[in-house]
Formats: sequence, C-alpha cells, structure tokens
Amino acid sequence: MEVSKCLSLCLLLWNLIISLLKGVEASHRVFPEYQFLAATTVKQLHRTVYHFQPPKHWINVSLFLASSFSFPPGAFENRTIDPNGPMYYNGFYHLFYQYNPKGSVWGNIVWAHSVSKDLVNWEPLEPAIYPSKPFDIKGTWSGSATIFPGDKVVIYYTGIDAKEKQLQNYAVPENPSDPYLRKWKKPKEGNPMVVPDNEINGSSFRDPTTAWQANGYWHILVGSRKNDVGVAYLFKSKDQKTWVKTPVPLHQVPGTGNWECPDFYPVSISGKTGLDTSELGNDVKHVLKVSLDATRYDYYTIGTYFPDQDKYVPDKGQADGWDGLRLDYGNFYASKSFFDPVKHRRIVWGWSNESDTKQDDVKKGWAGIQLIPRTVLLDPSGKQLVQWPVEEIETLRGQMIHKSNHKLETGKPVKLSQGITGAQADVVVTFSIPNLDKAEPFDPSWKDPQDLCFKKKSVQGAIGPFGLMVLATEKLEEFTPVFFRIFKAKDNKPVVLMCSDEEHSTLKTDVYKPMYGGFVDVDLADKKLSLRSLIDHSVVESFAAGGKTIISNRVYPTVAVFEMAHVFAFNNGTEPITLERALLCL
Ligand SMILES: *[C@@H]1O[C@H](CO)[C@@H](O)[C@H](O)[C@H]1NC(C)=O
Ligand SMILES: *[C@@H]1O[C@H](CO)[C@@H](O)[C@H](O)[C@H]1NC(C)=O
Ligand SMILES: *[C@@H]1O[C@H](CO)[C@@H](O)[C@H](O)[C@H]1NC(C)=O
Ligand SMILES: *[C@@H]1O[C@H](CO)[C@@H](O)[C@H](O)[C@H]1NC(C)=O
Ligand SMILES: *[C@H]1O[C@@H](CO)[C@H](O)[C@@H](O)[C@@H]1NC(C)=O
Repeated sequence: MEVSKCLSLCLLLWNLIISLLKGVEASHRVFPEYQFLAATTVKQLHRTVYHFQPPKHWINVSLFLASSFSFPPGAFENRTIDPNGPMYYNGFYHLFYQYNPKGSVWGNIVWAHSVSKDLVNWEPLEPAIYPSKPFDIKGTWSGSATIFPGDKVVIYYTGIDAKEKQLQNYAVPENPSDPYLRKWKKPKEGNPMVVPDNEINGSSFRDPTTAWQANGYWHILVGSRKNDVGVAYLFKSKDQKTWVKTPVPLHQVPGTGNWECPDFYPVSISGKTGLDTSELGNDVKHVLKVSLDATRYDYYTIGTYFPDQDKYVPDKGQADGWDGLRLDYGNFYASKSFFDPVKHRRIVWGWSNESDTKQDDVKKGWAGIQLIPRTVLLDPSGKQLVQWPVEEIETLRGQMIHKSNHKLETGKPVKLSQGITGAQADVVVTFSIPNLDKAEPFDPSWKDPQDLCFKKKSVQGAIGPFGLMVLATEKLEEFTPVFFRIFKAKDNKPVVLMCSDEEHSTLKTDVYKPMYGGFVDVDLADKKLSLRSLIDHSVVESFAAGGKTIISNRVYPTVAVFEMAHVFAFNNGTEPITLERALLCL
C-alpha cells in the first residue's frame, strides 16, 4: 500500500517540483552539493539534507526546497541536542531544541527555535529562552509546551540557578498574536515555579512534561532519581501556577537510575488518530516514556492511568526498565511528543547524536540532528506502539526506481540504486519468505536482541541474514546493513530479529560503530516482511513491519558518499528470499 502511494506521489511530485522550480531539473541529476563540495571544503560530507539541523553551514540543496533561509546573527550553533516543546500554534509547527552556543563545552544551554508550516522546511529564529534570571542563570534545560484552553501557550522548562540547583520555571510569549512567537518572557509572578523539596534530589530534577487535565487539576511530570530508583514526580495545580507534589510519584522503578525527559500521553485503543494530551476514557491507554540516563535509550510502557489515584500502572507483560520496549533500538534519545490538532495525530521527535570524534565535530562545525518526526499510534495488539515518518516527508520524493519479484540468491546482493545515488533516499521494500518452516530453533534464553545480533554476527542462518545494505560502495568496502534473521519458537511461531551492524559503515577507525538489535513482533502469516529506510548522508532510519521496530544509525562513510553511495538488497541465509517489491525515492 505504501508502495503504490509512493509511486503515484513520486510521479506527481516530480512533475510538480519541476514545474515549480524552473531550472532546478538539471541540478536534480547532477547533485549540486557534490560540486559544491569539490569547489570548497569537505565539511558538508556528512551533513544531512532533509533532517532537522541548525542552519550553521547550511548547504544549498534546491532539491529539498530549503535554501531560502535568512540567519539572524547569533543564531548559529554547533551542538544540537534534545528537542523541546514541539507544538502547533497559530499556523506553524514550532520546534525548540537544546543547543550550546559555545560548542562542545557543557553550559549556557539555551532554547533555539525554528518554525515550519509543513514539518519539512524550517525557518530558524532567534533563541527563545536563554539564561537571564536568578532561577535559570546557569542554564535553560529541557521542557515542554502546553496550549491551555483559549490558545494560551506556556513553556515549562528546567532552569539551573547559581547554586547548580535544578528548578522548574515557566515562560510565556511576549506577544501571543505573533504567529512566530519570537519573544518569550519569564513572569516574575510564579517563577521559579517548582523548587525541589527535601525529598527531591535537586541535582536530578528536570524536564517537565506538557500539562494535562484530569479530575479538575492540571498535571505535570518531572524526571528524577532516588539513588538508583528512577522517578517521575507528579505535580498538580488548579490554577496552572501553584503546583503541589503528590504524596507518591506517578511511577517509579528501582534499578533504572535517573529518568530524563519523561513523556506521558494517551493513545487510542481502537482509533487511527492521535489524541490530545488530556484525553481520557474507555478507549484510551496511556504511554509513559522515559529517557534512561544510564543507558542513553528511550524506553516506554503501555498501561492504565488512574487519575483519581494519581497512579499509572503498566499492563501485564510490559517490561518496565532496561529491557523495556524502545521507541528506537538505535541512536535516539530525549524524545518528546506533541498533539497536532490539524491532522489529529501525535508526533514524536527524537535527537540523534554524532558517533564520530569530537575533533570531527569541531571540523564539521555542527553536531547532533533531530530524526524525522514520526506519528505514534497504538499497535492493534495493544502491546506496543507503531511509529511512521510523517507523511509530509513523502513530498520530498522525486525520481524513483521500482523493482519487483527479484530472487535474492545467497551471497549475491542486488543493486537497487541503478544509475542514481543512494546517499539520500527513501527506500521501501517488501521481502517474501517462502520456507518459514526451515527457520532455526529459537532459544528462549536469548532475551537481549542486541546481544543476539552480536552472537550471530558471523553465523550464516537458514532464514537470514537478509535485508538492505545502504550507504554501500560498489565493491562493499563500506556498507551499513539493516537486516533480519528469523527463528522458530517452540510453538512454531516465528521470532523475527532486526539488526544493524555499523562495523563496515566506514573505513575510518576512530568512530563509534555499534551493533544494534530489536525483536519485531509479527506473525508473518502472509510470509511477508517490510522495511523502509530513510537514508540521508550520515543517518539511516529503518522502520520494520510498518514501524513496529525501528533502528536509527549515524554513520560516516568515506567512499560511499554522494553518487558513490549505493543501496543493495541481500540474502546471506541458506534459504531463498524474494525481494517482492522495492521502491527507491530520491
Ligand atoms: C545559496 O543560496 C543563496 C540564496 O538562497 C544564494 O545567495 C547563494 O549564492 C547560494 N550559494 C551557492 C553556493 O549556491
Ligand atoms: C542526586 O543526583 C546526583 C546527580 O545525578 C547524583 O550524583 C546523586 O547520587 C543523587 N543522590 C541521590 C540520593 O539520589
Ligand atoms: C563551533 O563553531 C564555531 C564557528 O564555526 C567554531 O569556531 C567552533 O570551533 C565550533 N565548535 C565546535 C565544538 O564545533
Ligand atoms: C554476507 O556475506 C558476505 C560473504 O560472506 C559477507 O562479506 C557480508 O559481510 C555478509 N553480510 C552481512 C550483512 O552479514
Ligand atoms: C552518543 O554517542 C555515543 C558515542 O560517543 C555514546 O555511546 C552514546 O551514549 C551517545 N548517546 C547519547 C544519547 O548521548
């Protein structure tokens, strides 16, 4: 279904783009960024073209319609981290994000600010929130935006005071009728908004959530720890100004360490649309996501929220801790969601850090990107979320290549990017697996998918490894594989493992090249497995089975760049796999 949608979209948009942008057609095929690179410097080598990055060293990529920015002085930044306070207000999507204007030194963190009408083209504005008051003089850290009834926008954020204590503060627009919301003020009345009491660890007390309403109160969560117990403190308020901590936190889990960037929101059990943060009712489940400081991964549980008891209880069978479900099994952290009232969807943004060296980051002049925003829904099983790149991303699709019914013979990769670059692409493939019964037995002691990917690293399986090799050189000196292995449990049900191995992603040796892995909860009743990879120079975001399991990579090929970057489908297992359909949109 995605494939046919993509197909018609590609043709339509290709024509549209050509007719809209006279004279751009040629650059579409000759890759102006490559010429630009040759003419000047290598700084842009790994810069992404359709991911959110700050404007620093922006390159002109007319293909993506995004070159007409004007940069306010002082708005340039090097290091981008957590997405903050995403929202839709008055015709614009707003994204704030943490940045350090002084490079890689931690301190003076401010809220940079960009706006967009379509989640694709972004206009950078001046920083919205920066240290200026005693309650935030040493930093303005992460937080969230809430749009209260009557279109009243408020940002809650963590401020660091002169004694390095973490406090929760609020800011409001100076002029709410400015759709850009350029200027923010921190009213004297009610700031600081929440100071840590005796129970709270003032060195680990941060990242207030979007507020939600229940039982006549407004509520926010703040992430924290008590020794090794991860904690989401709950605060309630009648007037949105005075906040009182509940006697017991909304949720806490021993052994998980510090909780950062909590996110708490409802998902619809039966519906296909996202829900506003205050929705409650019979058709609603709740999601609690936290960013585990100790592992640097975002994990979540699905459960029930009891507003009258100020309690959240994860459903039976939901692992609540290190081995819990992850929004992404790769490089993804500090995510934050918001409800988009225009398209009735919940969208989650996550930050992806660099895996190269700090010296490389200095040379590049930038570090850190926001991954493609994703819609979030509850899977029909009720046991996990599914995420999918926002549909607006498909407007970037131009030239396309279509392949169908290709037998993938063992050890004979099939090149999908024939005659075009695979350095920036949206690849959608469906594999069909004829002989599921040949799958190897699954050992129930294999609990950790990442470990299992390692364990099987050099092992030829029956069904798999098969999948894609992206950002790959013609002779495979460099490649990033995203692939599956299929096992068979005792009850004959398939166990699907998704892996990505960065070992050969670059010839550079000083780069962090992890192996990532996640299980994909599918029954393969139709013997088909789909994979979509968004490739953008130094980032690969791969969505298995319609967004049930996701792995994001940051990789830095040295040869597999620009038109030397290819996409292959491969099968290294002994059993045959068919590449049923493949579509490359560039
Ligand atoms: C980039 O685009 C701007 C206008 O958006 C133009 O002024 C500038 O010359 C372009 N630079 C290159 C290298 O094409
Ligand atoms: C308080 O937080 C700091 C910073 O994370 C940590 O070093 C310290 O151990 C914490 N203390 C307690 C009692 O949790
Ligand atoms: C940040 O950018 C400035 C200006 O390009 C540069 O001088 C500085 O070295 C960069 N710092 C880092 C850590 O990248
Ligand atoms: C597939 O097999 C070939 C040949 O043994 C090997 O070079 C390559 O690394 C394998 N690819 C993956 C992703 O396992
Ligand atoms: C990103 O960088 C790698 C390599 O330096 C670290 O191992 C990760 O922990 C880090 N991730 C985050 C979220 O900070």
